[in-house]
Amino acid sequence: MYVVTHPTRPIGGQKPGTSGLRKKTKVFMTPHYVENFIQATFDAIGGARGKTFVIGGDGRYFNAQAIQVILRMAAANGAARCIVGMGGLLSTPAASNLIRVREADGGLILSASHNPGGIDEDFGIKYNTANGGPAPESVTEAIFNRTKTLSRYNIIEKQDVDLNALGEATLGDMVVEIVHPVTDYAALMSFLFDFNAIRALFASGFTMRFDAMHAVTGPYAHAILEEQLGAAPGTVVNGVPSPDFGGGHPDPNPVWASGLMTLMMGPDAPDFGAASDGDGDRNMIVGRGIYVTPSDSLAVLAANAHLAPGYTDGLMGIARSMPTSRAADRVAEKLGIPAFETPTGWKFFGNLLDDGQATLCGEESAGTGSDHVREKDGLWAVLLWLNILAVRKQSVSDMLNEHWATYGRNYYSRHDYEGVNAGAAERMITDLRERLSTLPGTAYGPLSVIEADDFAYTDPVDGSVSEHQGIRIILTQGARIVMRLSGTGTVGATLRVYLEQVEEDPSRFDRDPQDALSDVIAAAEAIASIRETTGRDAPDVRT
Ligand code: VG1
Ligand code: CO
Repeated sequence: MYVVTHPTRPIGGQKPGTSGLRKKTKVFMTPHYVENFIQATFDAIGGARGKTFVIGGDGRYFNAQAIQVILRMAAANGAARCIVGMGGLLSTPAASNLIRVREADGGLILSASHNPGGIDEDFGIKYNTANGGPAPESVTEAIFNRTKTLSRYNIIEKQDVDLNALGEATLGDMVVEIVHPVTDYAALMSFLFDFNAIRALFASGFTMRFDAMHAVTGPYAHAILEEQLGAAPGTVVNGVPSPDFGGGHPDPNPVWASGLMTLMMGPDAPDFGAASDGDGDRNMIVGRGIYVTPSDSLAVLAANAHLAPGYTDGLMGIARSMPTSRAADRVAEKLGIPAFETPTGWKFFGNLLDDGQATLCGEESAGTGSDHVREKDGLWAVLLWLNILAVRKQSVSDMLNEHWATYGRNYYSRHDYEGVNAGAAERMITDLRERLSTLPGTAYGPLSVIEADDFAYTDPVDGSVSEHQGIRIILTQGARIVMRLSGTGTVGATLRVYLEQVEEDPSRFDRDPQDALSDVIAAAEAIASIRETTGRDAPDVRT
């Protein structure tokens, strides 16, 4: 095997964010960009020699080209085997599962997740470790540090591998194994959930719409929902992965999945609606006439997970990211199990899951998952909902109302200001940080601040500390404001303002969240002068 050791120079800015390295696709297409990052990754993990990697992506523009480069570099760096999803496709949770069941040393996932795709949009690369989860900060830091000193990368000169030919082939001295992206994942789902009960639910006339948003879950949803569970043909829409996601924004929220929302709120709504994102790790849940916020979904799933075969023994604990509403904490309290509050990003759940301290995890950004893999998992959440609905034989709306009656309703909304001036946004956060100690006791309309801090997290398993994870302002009347800057964007800065207020009075459970949160929204504006900082009258996206 002839290995070319190619001289290179460090490329600035190859710093992984909340979930891997994300840039404009054209940046990834500049000479040596992918090569440098991959070599830095291999170097940072002690080399690739003798190792097995799982490789796949969400099918966006440049997916296959990047995979071919990675395969040539893995071979040149001495990897023993690469397991690749057919067509270069693997959803993020399916990749996590494959790493685990095949006991691979790690994986490379090509995706910019919910960001749009195409030559003028976004691309990304994420490294996952042997537990199947996103690399922890210690590893992403090591990768970034290596990108700063890199002077060569190894690659072999070979023809492209046929990514559509199932089975084994060789590339240099390395085995490339092409697997069907759905098989192992579907087997795991049938183990966790009562497929017979869900099949009976569909057979009884239960109707559903699943919007795959032209992204990677299409093949998974077709196979599992329609073929295995008997949902009517046509249940899955936008089910063929497209390099630019049909020109859309594969982010399952009421704004970007507006077609599904319109259907679910209209006269022809099916019983249940769901959507997933670019790489299949997010989920949106909608009942007939009722949207379920991701934070509520986590709480409802936690309260009912024991109804599914995979969770009959109950939960060890529930973990949520800090900005996620505290609805799940109330369930944990009632169940008498621990509740964990982690920084944003799935990598922070890894240790809790590995250590058996948490069983269910969730984020307000439409990520929910469990210890079955080490990533959030869109279709898993949809199947758990279906399993619970099949057992409880209730509508989503009745389930949600019953949940609120038991636990109270945590009204919740996130306001995003996208593509704002990065310097101004950072100054706003820094300034807020400096004023935190002056906030307690100050009043904003009917609300006053109880405490305010700059969220820092100490991992209970390995003791590692992550600081500056967001500004947290706790107010009276069960209100809370969180502010942080996104770590997944590719243009300017995105300011995220997370708003929450608890309502205990059942006669006030059917308010419009924006209305119910108006005092909290006004307090956030008064505290942080968001309009002035962003130069915007209103957020770009409200979820
Ligand atoms: C966002 C979400 C975060 C999520 C991350 C990756 O990060 O807020 O909850 O884990 O995206 O999701 P940020 O830093 O932009 O707020 V995915 O589905 O894009 O991999
Ligand atoms: Co995603």
